[in-house]
Amino acid sequence: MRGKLLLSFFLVKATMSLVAQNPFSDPENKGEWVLNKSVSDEFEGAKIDRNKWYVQGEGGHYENNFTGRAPSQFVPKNVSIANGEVTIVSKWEPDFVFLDKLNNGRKYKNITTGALITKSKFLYGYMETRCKAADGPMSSSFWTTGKGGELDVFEHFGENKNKPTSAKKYHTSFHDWRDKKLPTFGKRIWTNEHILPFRVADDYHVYGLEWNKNYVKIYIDGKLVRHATKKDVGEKWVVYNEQKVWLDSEVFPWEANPDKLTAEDFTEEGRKFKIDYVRIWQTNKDVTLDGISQNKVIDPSFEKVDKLWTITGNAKIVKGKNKSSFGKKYVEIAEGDEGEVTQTIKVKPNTSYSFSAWVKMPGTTIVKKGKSTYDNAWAGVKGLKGKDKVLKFFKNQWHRKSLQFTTKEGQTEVILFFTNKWSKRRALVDNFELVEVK
Ligand SMILES: [Ca+2]
Ligand SMILES: [Ca+2]
Repeated sequence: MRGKLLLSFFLVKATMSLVAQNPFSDPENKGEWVLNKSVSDEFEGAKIDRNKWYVQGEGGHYENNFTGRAPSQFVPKNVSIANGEVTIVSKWEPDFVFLDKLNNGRKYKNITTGALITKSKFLYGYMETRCKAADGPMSSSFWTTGKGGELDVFEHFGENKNKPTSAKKYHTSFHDWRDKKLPTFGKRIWTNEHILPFRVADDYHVYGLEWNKNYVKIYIDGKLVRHATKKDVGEKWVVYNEQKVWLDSEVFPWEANPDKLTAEDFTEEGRKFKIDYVRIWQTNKDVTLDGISQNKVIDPSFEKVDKLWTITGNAKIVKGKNKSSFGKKYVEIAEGDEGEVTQTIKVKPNTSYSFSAWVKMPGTTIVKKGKSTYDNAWAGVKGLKGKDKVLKFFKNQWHRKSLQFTTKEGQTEVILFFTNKWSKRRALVDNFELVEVK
């Protein structure tokens, strides 16, 4: 009996490790993915593999000369390995001897944290990590850097007391590092902000991103929630060189003012970003957009003549100078009064969906000195058996936000909307998407 039990135990173990060799998003490995071991790690060893990783700050070496986002500083002792996972801990340590230099005009003080960077690089593939974000006012990020561009698979922010949605955000972006002379240099040039149905610091989840020369696909727990093509992103597609992998934690001043953080925000033991593994697969097979759920929105970019949308108040379909990468037409809601655009869509009950919109707020001006103005508009889903699901937009560039929701028993239709109802400011929307998550 014991032998039989042992045998089945080993069989289960063997099956598990076999499965573990395939992407969570492609368990049968139809994509013929091959693990790139030089940039992947199960973190099962007793020590961090120094042949594979830089521990930022070790021996005085800081890859890319990045010593941390001040006031938080990367310190080697804050990165550890045990029980098959890496932990990056962020601690409140005012007595630590910090680097005597400025970063973004701030001194390093009070907060120690850590970073791991691969020594090898890779170009295109499917990236996946299973992890749990630090449950405090610090980032927990999985990102890559290379010549000209940075790809942030996610930059989780564990806890923002003033904004609960921050802790549910799966934020993917490209940063432009092409040329110092460009106004976009160093900035997020393309983003997808996806609101998950859970807090990222509550439990472990598998985050995946497929990146190649034509598109990115964003996965959560093996399910595709968003994709963006190079055609959609246009000139903002800046990540096309080989990349090294980063895992780190930082203060994010746009989420929580570092000058207002205290010892209580970190607790005695610190805030821990825990990473079970990093796996990067590559394939020689031709990658395609097959398997992407059909967009359920009819005329999602307002290009057809048919009156499929209900457009009211100050909103109308226009052809103008703000045209985005989704055709010639878009909806503009004029300044001064409210307008709304809606479409009713048939859905299945007890089914998970990802909703998103592509929006620009031309009146928002963000200035370093003087007064910034933030216009805002909302896109979302109503007619649900429960609270409306809402995304709030304010940026003065075309950008996308998305959210996930599950329909309840008996739900057969929902209403997608975009409105400036609360601010009555000028607002533009071009592409809507509602796809089944599977
Ligand atoms: Ca592991
Ligand atoms: Ca359009």
